[in-house]
Amino acid sequence: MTKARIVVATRLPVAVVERIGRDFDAIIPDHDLDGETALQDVIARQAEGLLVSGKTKLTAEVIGQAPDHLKIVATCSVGFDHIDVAAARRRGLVVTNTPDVLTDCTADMAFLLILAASRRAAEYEQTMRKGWRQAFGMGEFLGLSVSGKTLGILGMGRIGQAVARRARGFGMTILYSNRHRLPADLEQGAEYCADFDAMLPRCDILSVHAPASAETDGIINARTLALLPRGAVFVNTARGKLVDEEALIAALQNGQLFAAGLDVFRDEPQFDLRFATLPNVFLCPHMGSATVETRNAMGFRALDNIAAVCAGKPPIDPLWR
Ligand code: 8YV
Repeated sequence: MTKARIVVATRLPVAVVERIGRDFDAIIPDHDLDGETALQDVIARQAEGLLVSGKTKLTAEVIGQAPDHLKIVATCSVGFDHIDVAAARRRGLVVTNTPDVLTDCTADMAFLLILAASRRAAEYEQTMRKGWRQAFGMGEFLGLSVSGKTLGILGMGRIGQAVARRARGFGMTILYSNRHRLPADLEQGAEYCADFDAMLPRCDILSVHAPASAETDGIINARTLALLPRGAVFVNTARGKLVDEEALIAALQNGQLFAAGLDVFRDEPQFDLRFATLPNVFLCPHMGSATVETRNAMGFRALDNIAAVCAGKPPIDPLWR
């Protein structure tokens, strides 16, 4: 049987590359391709499938050049804000993502950030690496407790719900803001707040899990940050675009926020270096799904989608049906 010809636009884990070698006709890149280059390769190689990650932007202009032999764009991510989905749909392309397989991993990262920001992990680490020699007094260098606090979750999809499950283990009260209220079996005791603004004053910690969209762009801004109680903690494992970073930096500087934990930024990897100068921020370079197990599973899931479509079968994770 001939192998499906695909273009791989992103660097992948070894196990995923091995499977591509076995099951597909593809060239493995040693760097991430931009959208334009990826599309040119699709045309040159007469590929049926294109595998990307969040780092390859597929604009309407790029997608408009898609040849008829291209059937599927599979992104190795749950988020798809890097793809002009409306243009892909108009072009008749199948677009798939990789939900489920990264839910727990990303929720673990959100909890890592909640704990690290609240408990001043970055500053403690710095202190040790500088060769701690001076004992701290009982009232010095204190963080904030996480157990028993109220956690607000913006976006109660799969990842938001997985964060809530973890928070229950910490005896936290869970509030959530979402486009729709969840059924009781998924709520598991979390309180639905129809009004995001009304939820904010009740949150000791706010963790965002909504996709980047016109609706959520800058939803965390000077006004909404001011609605949090003074000294709250903010955590973002979703997308930088949800945040007005000027306002976030100001809130971290003036004490409106006690601390923040950030895995994502408006401009990646060129993140605003002022964050790196703030002691009360715990920073990660967009690593929410970055475990061996999860990145392998994401790659395999993207390949499963491509294999299905190239074999004339329905995709597993289509963005629309
Ligand atoms: C990936 C992500 O790190 O799934 C997503 O939406 O942002 C991440 O899991 C990303 O796709 C790698 O570029």
